[in-house]
Amino acid sequence: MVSRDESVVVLAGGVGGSKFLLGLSHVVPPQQITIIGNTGDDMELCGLRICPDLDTIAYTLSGKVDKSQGWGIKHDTFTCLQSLKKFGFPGWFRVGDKDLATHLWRTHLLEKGLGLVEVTARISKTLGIRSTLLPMTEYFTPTRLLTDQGDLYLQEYLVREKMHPRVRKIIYTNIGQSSVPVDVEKAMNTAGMVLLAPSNPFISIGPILEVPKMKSLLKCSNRPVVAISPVVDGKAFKGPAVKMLSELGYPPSALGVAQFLRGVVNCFVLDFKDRCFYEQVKALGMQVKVTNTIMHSTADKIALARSVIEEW
Ligand code: FO1
Repeated sequence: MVSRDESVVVLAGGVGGSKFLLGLSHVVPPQQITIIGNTGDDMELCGLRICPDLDTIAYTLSGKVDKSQGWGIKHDTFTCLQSLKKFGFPGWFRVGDKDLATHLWRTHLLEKGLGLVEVTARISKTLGIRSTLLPMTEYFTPTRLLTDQGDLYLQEYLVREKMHPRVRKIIYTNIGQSSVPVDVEKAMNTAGMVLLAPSNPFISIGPILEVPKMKSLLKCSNRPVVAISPVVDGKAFKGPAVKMLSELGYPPSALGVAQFLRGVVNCFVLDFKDRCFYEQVKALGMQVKVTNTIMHSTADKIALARSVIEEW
């Protein structure tokens, strides 16, 4: 268990990661939590830099998120998008008016020469977030999917093509030229525990792990590095994790997630419904905890975070 003054680092994607973080912030003082957010699903739209996962985390932790979708801002309007569509702008990526302000401000600050770490810190402060939210890198490293229907950027695959194409390969564009921000390195070097939130292994956690030096920072001491499976009973709460597991040659289950993370984490959390994988995951060299990982209510989120923190 992390001691009173030790920090917890969480690698997280969007919706699933945010739900877990909400629970964790009831168990660990938010000031002791550093979140390393995926930016592989970032995109540029009308010249604006959009960071969906960073924004989903920030909106969730600040209570602004549209809970029915899991992303975007609640009660947002789409007036700007409607006007853009009249000019012929393809409106498949639905950016709300309030959300747009975040993208405008982020792009403005980036164009002034600030880095994404500083910009994210300023946005988080304005939203009142007490944890530290860091992008995995300052660089633009959009994830590309090679599919049976051509090469697609992640949001094209997720939103425009509704995850139908068959994925053959994932390319973390520009990742080799990127680097870990100094603040990420510091957080990793001092954390008592590192958690991989229940996020898609390939498109949320995968890009973070591929930033040069990230995997060696994860391994820098014998502290717990714990992954919570985003797949339960062969189903993901949201998104294409199970479909991708099978298309990329892994078992379409929590076991497949554990196989993907072999050598990266030393602890793995399975849901009760997947207790049948206990021995197989253990054989991958991980300590295994079996608990309820399905997060419907706030109480579920808190209970999951507590059982992870108290176990290791
Ligand atoms: N998801 C959708 O399914 N449809 C959308 O139109 C959409 C717009 C959008 C705008 C801003 C934002 O921050 C997220 C948005 N998302 C949308 C969610 C996003 O595609 C995914 O949740 C993440 O990229 C995956 O983690």
